[in-house]
Amino acid sequence: MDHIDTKISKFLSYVLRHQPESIGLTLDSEGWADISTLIKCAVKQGKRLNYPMIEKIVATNDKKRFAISEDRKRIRAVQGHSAKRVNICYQEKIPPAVLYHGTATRFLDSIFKQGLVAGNRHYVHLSADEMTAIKVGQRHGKVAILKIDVQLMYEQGIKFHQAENGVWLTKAVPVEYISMK
Ligand code: HQG
Repeated sequence: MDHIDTKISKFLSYVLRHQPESIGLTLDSEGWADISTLIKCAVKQGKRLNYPMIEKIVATNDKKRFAISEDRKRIRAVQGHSAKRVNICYQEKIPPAVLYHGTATRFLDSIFKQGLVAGNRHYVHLSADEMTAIKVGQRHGKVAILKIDVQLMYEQGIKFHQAENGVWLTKAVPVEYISMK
């Protein structure tokens, strides 16, 4: 992604996951926004945005963060939301036996006390491969990789979901399922 695409992707992440009201946009409970309204709201704020630019971002985004509806009229972020009105009905899915979570070493004390919590977002994000977890953790500082005993969690009845872009989601991870990688 070039610099402009990254800027647009960050803007879309912000309004489609966190603060749609900052540009006067409304998301439905599944996180969908009307694309023509999104463009109008963005242009009003002085942003350059049009349908082909949005289509390009959706198609080329490195993490496949966004999806366009079948009728091509709506767009949503596929995961990562904090917006209160959004409550995406993710399908339940049988998870792999182990998943990883990348975090920063300064959070470890708290994590080993409280478990992993979703914080502002709606879910804790887990990944199937360690490389992804390392990248996620590095965003926060000196990286620490946690290994999650997902098989045991699943056997205890804890639900898992997978977003369209492959990110695994669960509401929280209690301490007993977490170990250092
Ligand atoms: C930590 C990016 C203290 C948690 C990524 C994380 C991901 C605790 C931070 C997606 C804690 C929250 C999400 C506890 C959790 N005490 N700290 N009890 N429980 N934490 O950004 O998972 O590029 O909300 O370890 O790739 O880092 O935006 O979550 O370090 O998929 O598309 O609290 O965001 O995707 O940070 O990242 P975040 P995350 P995008």
